[in-house]
Amino acid sequence: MTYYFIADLHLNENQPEITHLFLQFMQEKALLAEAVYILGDLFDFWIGDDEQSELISTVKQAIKTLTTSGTKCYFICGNRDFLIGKRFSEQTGMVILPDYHVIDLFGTSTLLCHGDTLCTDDVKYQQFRRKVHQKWRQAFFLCLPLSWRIRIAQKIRAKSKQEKGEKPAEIMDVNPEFTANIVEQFKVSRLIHGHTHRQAIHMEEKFTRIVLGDWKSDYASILKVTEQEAKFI
Ligand code: LP5
Ligand code: MN
Repeated sequence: MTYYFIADLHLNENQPEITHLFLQFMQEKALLAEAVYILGDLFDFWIGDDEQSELISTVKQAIKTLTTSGTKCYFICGNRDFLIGKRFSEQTGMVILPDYHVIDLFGTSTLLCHGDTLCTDDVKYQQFRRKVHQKWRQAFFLCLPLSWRIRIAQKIRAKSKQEKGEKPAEIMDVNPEFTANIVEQFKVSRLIHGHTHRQAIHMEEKFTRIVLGDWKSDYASILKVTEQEAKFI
């Protein structure tokens, strides 16, 4: 039995190579797996399940083909696609999980999350996150015309890019104490997350922390877990 974990593909029209890598993964490796876990930021940004484009239909079709073939597909929202909702899930068969989710992987209890909630030193981001996760704000945003929503998302992306260039790199990584507390709270011995784009397998004192990398035009960060091992392929 094989499980795959991916995150931070940031699929967008300007980098078709990444979409191609994703489709190849879904049509080959994923088809033979027990389950695929997408730990957030599948899309560059998501402004509502009513948006339609060739890219969106292609991705939905790939997920639907996978789930109807028998491979389960799970999703934890990222900081860019937290508005993926019920309609997307119904159309694709992809199951949306809460922000933190524990699974048993061949006897190892493993906590899954996107990773943004662990970056507690990035105070401005955490304030922003609290605001955009408020249900009333999301409901209001989803009522706006699509073209407005796209413009707002582009503005936030631009501001985010600018601020990321000014923030010290350390504050954009996970906070070690906060992360250790979360791991203890959930009573797990392994954590898998993305978001920081710093692919690695860290052997911490009391747990293993696996960080998924972001995808690039010529690189797909895929974690494969079998009974024997957990490794990037
Ligand atoms: O994504 P990444 O890696 O570049 O940076 C993240 C943090 N940035 C974000 C923003 C996302 O990139 C864009 C989200 C688009 C969502 C579209 C839907 C909007 C729905 C609204 C529903 C109510 O998450 C970045 C972190 C970084 O990770 C590392 O962890 O630092 O955080 C920020 O940059 C946040 C800033 O510090 C504060 C953001 C201020 C935004 C102000 C908006 C102004 C424009 C308003 C226009 C009306
Ligand atoms: Mn992210």
